[in-house]
Amino acid sequence: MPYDNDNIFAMILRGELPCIKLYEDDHTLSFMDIMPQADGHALIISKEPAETLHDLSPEGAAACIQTTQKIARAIEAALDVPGTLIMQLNGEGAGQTVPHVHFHVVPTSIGQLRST
Ligand code: DGP
Repeated sequence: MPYDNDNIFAMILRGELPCIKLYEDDHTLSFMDIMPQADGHALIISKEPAETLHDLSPEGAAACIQTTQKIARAIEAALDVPGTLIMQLNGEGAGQTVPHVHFHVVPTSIGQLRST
């Protein structure tokens, strides 16, 4: 399927919609999730026009992982949580709702994970 230039994250990348920005570099942008699954839930998106992880270049995928590591470390330190859940959904069938590749970083604890 062709990339949808009017998806919400593409609009955020173009500055057409606001976001609470955490970090930005040449390849990625990170901001707070508008529907957090836990306090501190952050998103990392690629600046490439790619719908899923499979559509990303190897360089774009590596950049996303590097930014996800940075954000997860920062969230653990800032919120003093014991861990983070990293999620990445590909395709509507997997529950992806925004058709622009993104990673979720959700602060969590082993206790929370066991109870779900
Ligand atoms: P997914 O189900 O993996 O496609 O998750 C998409 C996430 O994007 C979901 O947790 C809610 C978040 N989201 C949707 N619209 C917006 C928005 O306009 N701004 C922000 N910051 N997050 C959004």
